[in-house]
Amino acid sequence: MRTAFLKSTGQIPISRDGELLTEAQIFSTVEDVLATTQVIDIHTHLFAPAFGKLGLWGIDELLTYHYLEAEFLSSDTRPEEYWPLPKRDQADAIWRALFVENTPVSEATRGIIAVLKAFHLPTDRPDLAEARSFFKAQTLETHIRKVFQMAGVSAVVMTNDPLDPEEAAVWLNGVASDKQFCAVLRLDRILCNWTTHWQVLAGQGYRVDEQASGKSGAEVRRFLVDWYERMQPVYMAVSLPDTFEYPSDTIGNRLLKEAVLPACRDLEVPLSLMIGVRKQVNPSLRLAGDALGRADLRALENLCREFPANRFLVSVLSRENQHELCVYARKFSNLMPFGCWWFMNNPSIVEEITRERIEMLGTSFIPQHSDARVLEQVIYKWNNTRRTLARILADTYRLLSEDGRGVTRGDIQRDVTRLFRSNAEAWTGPRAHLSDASAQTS
Ligand code: RAT
Ligand code: ZN
Repeated sequence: MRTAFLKSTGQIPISRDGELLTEAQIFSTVEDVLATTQVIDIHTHLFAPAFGKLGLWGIDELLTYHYLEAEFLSSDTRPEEYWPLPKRDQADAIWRALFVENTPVSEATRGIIAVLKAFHLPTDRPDLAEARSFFKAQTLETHIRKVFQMAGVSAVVMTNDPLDPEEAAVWLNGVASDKQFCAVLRLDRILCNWTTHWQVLAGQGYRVDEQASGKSGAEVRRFLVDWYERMQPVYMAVSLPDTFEYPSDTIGNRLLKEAVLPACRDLEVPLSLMIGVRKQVNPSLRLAGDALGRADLRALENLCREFPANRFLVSVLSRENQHELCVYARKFSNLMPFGCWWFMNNPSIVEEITRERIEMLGTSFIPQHSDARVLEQVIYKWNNTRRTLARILADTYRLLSEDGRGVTRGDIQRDVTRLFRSNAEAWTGPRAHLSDASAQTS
């Protein structure tokens, strides 16, 4: 066993907690720290139990995840035959096609296997009987606690759309805040589809019009402040197309400038921009029908420069945009890159992006979010993230040791805490309850 460089040459290291790790100890220590540090999942589509049926869980929901539907519908079954089926039959069809008649080697199918295994359920049966009876026997609150514990997650951030009638009804009835599920005010319908949705605001008494003219900007800002008070979101968020430009004379940009950015600034919450989606390139696939495109990140540059008092949490969907995002994060302190989103969330690409981010940004980024839509997905998604990060961090610390600075467990813990928790805590709103949940698993 080779000791770390500083120790082996007898030089006196800077005083830090703990012993310097040997090369052989680095990987196991990194793995252990990753396994015992609970993560804050900065972007999901999960819902607290108070939202009832909006919160998805269980085997049928897992199998009908749109990533799997996209895989399934690219084979023999035609979408018009699939969509009318009851959910249970859809799940059966996907199980048969992707897990019985084929080996589940894709990232999304492997995730199902990992979840089944985590609950000690069989992974190779011709039907789903055993899995169904297991999930049927669970009570939601206890199941959520268990799933979060298995995933090493202390809190998740939801995606909350005030213009979704089903969801708005829950908020308007009053919903107690839930430490494990933080809210996010999602703005897609306002910023990307105003002409279809402005009447919802008008119907609630806000003086807005179809062209977002006159007082509309101020009124949307009033709407956002009202919903901020109701939801206590940790940030506001929008997903933007690859064609997004700023500045440019669009309704969305006017509302961004007159309503969203001033509201975020006054309320001291960041705005999350998820850039690069090409909606509905194949509408017959419904939610599975979106694709991606390379964006011109000069729009982001312009926003960061023009609005220095605003903070931007940013994820980009195109692989080709990842490098630019890192460069901009080095130019603008009001920009925090987060996650390897959607089509980027495959181990090979996650590895590439994360290595690049560490090399350019140190620990000043949020490496991953799960984007889970179905509760149990957090188990496999965070397991995969920890597995990939273990390799990357261990390599980084080995290089650092070789270059002359040994590392201790305390150093690794500090870095992982930043990546998994404190960057998210520091970047969310002043009333964020993200930090309430404890950082380490028992
Ligand atoms: O990854 C996904 O599930 C996508 O459908 C989107 O929801 C994306 O994550 C988004 O938040 O827009
Ligand atoms: Zn999402």
